[in-house]
Amino acid sequence: MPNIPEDLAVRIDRDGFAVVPDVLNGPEVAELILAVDRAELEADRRADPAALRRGKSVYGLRDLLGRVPEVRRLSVSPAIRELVEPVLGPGAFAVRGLWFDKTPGANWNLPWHRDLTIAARERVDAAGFSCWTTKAGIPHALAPPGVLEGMLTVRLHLDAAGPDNGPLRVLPGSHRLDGRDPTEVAPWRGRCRPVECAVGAGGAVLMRPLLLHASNAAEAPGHRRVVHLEFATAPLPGGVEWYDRVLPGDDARPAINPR
Ligand SMILES: O=C(O)CCC(=O)C(=O)O
Repeated sequence: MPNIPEDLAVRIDRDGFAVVPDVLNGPEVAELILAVDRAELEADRRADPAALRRGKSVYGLRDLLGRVPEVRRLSVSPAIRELVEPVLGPGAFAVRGLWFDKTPGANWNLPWHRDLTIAARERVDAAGFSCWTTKAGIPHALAPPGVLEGMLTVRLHLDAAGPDNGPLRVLPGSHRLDGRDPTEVAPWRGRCRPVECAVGAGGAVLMRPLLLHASNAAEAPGHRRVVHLEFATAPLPGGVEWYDRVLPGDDARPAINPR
């Protein structure tokens, strides 16, 4: 049973993140690894654009909710709802799933950034949405800060993450924009001390997408597998629609884009 802090919502509000150990047990982690590995291999074989590549190596996958039924079920499972509902309330739904790994063949790093992009059903030129692109056939856009402020990301770790394998680093409190430009990074570097999110296999890091985060390449690359799930509570403004929207009870329905 995960030891969910009683003040989870307070911590997310104050720091923009929280680490929760033991969300999934060993067999649950093993089942997810098998399911995602299968989907990743299949995407690689078919040269599917959902596969994230570095050279010849695949290190991630988009549209995880649509491609991996086990992840769709996970997104509505009690273990995940117990993390999401204290922060977003009972009406929260999953909107996007991604998979990341760091391997010897794809040992990547990311500079400090915020997650500003959402996936939509189709492009709508609505106020506040910008830089429309298509990733793996799915329209994506930069979303208005008001939308991102209402979201929560749950990063489920399928391997332990620590100093050796390029764990997530965060700047506590940097999710509070207070009207500032979300692409602004430099002033925050001096204002907040980075925290490394060490977490065991089966644990989760919860974070607001607006929290500044980064990660270094692994010093000892092996695996550092993460299922990244994003949740929201409200429809998008301006006639834009979430690409996916998974609520408890929805997981048995086929995904929008089943493969
Ligand atoms: O998994 C990581 O280390 C970072 C991933 C990331 O920055 C992101 O999801 O935007």
